[in-house]
Formats: sequence, C-alpha cells, structure tokens
Amino acid sequence: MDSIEMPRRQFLGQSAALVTSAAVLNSPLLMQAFAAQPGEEIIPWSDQPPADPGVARGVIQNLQRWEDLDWLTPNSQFFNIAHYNHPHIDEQDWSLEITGLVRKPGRFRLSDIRARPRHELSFTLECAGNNGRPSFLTGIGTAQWAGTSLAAMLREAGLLDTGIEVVFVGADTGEEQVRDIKVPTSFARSMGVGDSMGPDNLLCYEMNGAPLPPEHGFPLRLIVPGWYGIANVKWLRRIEVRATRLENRFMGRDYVTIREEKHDGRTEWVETSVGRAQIKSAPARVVREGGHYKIVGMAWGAPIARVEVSIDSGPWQIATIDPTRQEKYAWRLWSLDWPASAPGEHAITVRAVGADGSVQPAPTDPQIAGKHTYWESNGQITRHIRLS
Ligand SMILES: Nc1nc2c(c(=O)[nH]1)N[C@H]1C(S)=C(S)[C@@H](COP(=O)(O)O)O[C@H]1N2
Ligand SMILES: [Mo]
Repeated sequence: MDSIEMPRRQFLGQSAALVTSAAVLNSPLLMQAFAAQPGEEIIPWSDQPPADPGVARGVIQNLQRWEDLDWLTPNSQFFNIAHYNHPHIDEQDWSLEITGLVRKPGRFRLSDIRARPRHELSFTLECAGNNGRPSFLTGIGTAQWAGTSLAAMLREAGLLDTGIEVVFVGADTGEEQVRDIKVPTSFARSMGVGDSMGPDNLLCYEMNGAPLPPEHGFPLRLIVPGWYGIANVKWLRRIEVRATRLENRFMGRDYVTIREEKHDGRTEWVETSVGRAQIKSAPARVVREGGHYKIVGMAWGAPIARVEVSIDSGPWQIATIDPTRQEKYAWRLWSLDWPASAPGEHAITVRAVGADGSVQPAPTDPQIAGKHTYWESNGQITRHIRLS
C-alpha cells in the first residue's frame, strides 16, 4: 500500500459536507500543484547540508533532503532521534505502569491498550533543534499516528489533587553528570496536569498504519500534537503523577532556550524549557516542468493563514496553500509559480502568517536574534539555488 494516499482517503471519509467540497478540491489538477510529480525535475538546493550530522552522529538518524519530503512521511523516510540507547522491546516482556498520585494505579499490556477506543491524527513532529545548526535542516516529518486517549486513562486512574506533574518515562537509559554526581537515569519528560489532560494526546502504538517501528518507540510512545518532538516520549514504560516538578536533563538543562529579553528597558537573560511548537515554514523544493519553475514548501506549528515568499530579497509574494489537506496538527503544503526565474544563483526566503496574525520571525527579530541556544529556531529560512 502506498501510505501517501492514506490521509486523502481518510479525508474523503469524513462528513457529507466535507466530501462535497473535497470532491471539488481533490481534482487531479489541484493536487498536482503541490505533491511531487513523476514528470517534474527537482532542482537541488545549492546550500545542501552535509549528509553526516557531525556532533549529533549516532543521536540523529535517517535525515532526508527537503526535496524528498512530501505531505506524509513514510516510516522508512522518517528521521529519528535517540539520546540514549535504542531499546528493542519484546511485547511479551513489556507493560505500561500508571502510578504515583492516582487513586487506582495500574499496569497495562499492549493488548489492553489496543482494546481501548482508538483515535488517529496526522501530526507534524519537529525536533526543537531543527534549523538551530547549519547541518540540521530536516528534523521533521508528518505521520498518521494511532493510539488511545491519554486523558481518558489518566481520568480512569483518578488524579489526586496533590499531583501537579505527569512524568513520562522511557525504557532507554543513560548516565548524566550533575555537579559531582554521576546519575544513572532513564529518558523522561513531563507535562503539567492541565497539558497532560489535553484531549488529543495519544498513547500511540501505530505509525502510518504499521505497528510503531522500533526506532520510533515500539511498543508505545506518547504523541503530544502541537508540541516539539522532545515531548513525544518513545518506548514509554511508566507514567507517574508527582507533587514536584521534574528537572532532569531534558526538562531543565538540555532543551532549554536561553534568550535575552527586554523588561522595563533592562536586558534580562531568561531560560525556558522547550514547549509548544511555534509558527514556521520552509521551502522544500524548486521544480521545473517544461520551461516553467515552481517553488513548493510546507508551513506548520500554528493554524496558518498565509505563506509569503521573497526571492532575492524582493517583495513578499503570496503563495497558494493546498486546500485539500487541512488537518489540525499537520503541516500545510504551499506553492508559488516562479515565472521570472533567471539563470544564476538565487535566494528564496519564506515566512508563514498565523490565523491569529502572528508572523514567523525574521532572523533579526529580537525573538530570534536574542536567542543564544539552538532550540526553538523558528526564524525565517532562506535557501539558495542555482538555475542554469
Ligand atoms: N524515550 C525517548 N523518547 C524520545 C527521545 C529519546 O531520546 N528517548 N527523543 C525525543 C526527541 S528529541 C525527538 S525530536 C523525538 C523524535 O521522534 P522520532 O525519533 O520518532 O522521529 O522523539 C523524542 N522522544
Ligand atoms: Mo528533538
């Protein structure tokens, strides 16, 4: 089965009103404007990062070229990140524990979780470090994730009023140095009780119609749509409700954004834990069909109202957004015809504008310029290309 077709079929399966408009919107002509076509020639970017991720070697794997990404990312093309080891878990030996400040602690096998009501959603998962370094441009992908509701399981466990934090612990382990102590530790991230009870959070066992692949967290991972990748804990083995905050490496030391902010005319350096996804866009590829060029890309991180493209620092031009694939947590495809393309080197910059009027920041915006760490780098992206 070609997994690329899946969301479209699912989209067509929705309410009658949607099907009517989808029939019009899904016309072959319109789909052609955005998805990669067999007949078109892709012009590779001239500022291609090295295939080897350098310092992140062994942590980040399976990075793709933007040119090869499409609306849905097949499992074989999905990047993966593992900060510690890569656990290979046998379903028979595995269970999920829900424990801590709950009235009814419990242990669940994969079959128990699969027997619960199933939910599916498309979500664009982006590493918070994506674009923070010159060699890391494609730590992003969109999959159709399936699982059961986290909120429903927490509700059944019965949260006690004393609990403020829900900690999600993975089966992968490592060692950290904290001051003079060597700490043997498991990968873990946490969220406040309110965020954990978000109605769309999934305990996820399926990715693009297949059981979760080992490198993406088999048998179970957390999917927190609308948050950066780090919140989406893989190889989940324990959920624990606690009365104090987790301040481990992935909450309080690494994945911390350090930014200069102005308060009352004074500069203050502020350190915050990586959180929700932020508005962002990128050009994916320039294609030639006959003598005609077109720029195609994605926009994500917030509800998108508009995408604008500037070529060689020229005026912002409004791109056409693919009306057929509108899912709450997945990126939108957009395209712009480029009739005035001339031979030589060109710079292509994109910015997304949100439904709330927010604009993806320029590199000179204090939000980006005042940032001293590479996390949450949602500044406007410029790519370079040479046309012959
Ligand atoms: N248990 C565990 N979960 C994890 C990680 C990890 O190292 N261990 N890495 C996180 C990070 S930094 C990202 S960006 C996403 C990547 O998800 P993927 O590997 O499925 O693409 O997983 C997150 N979940
Ligand atoms: Mo990440």
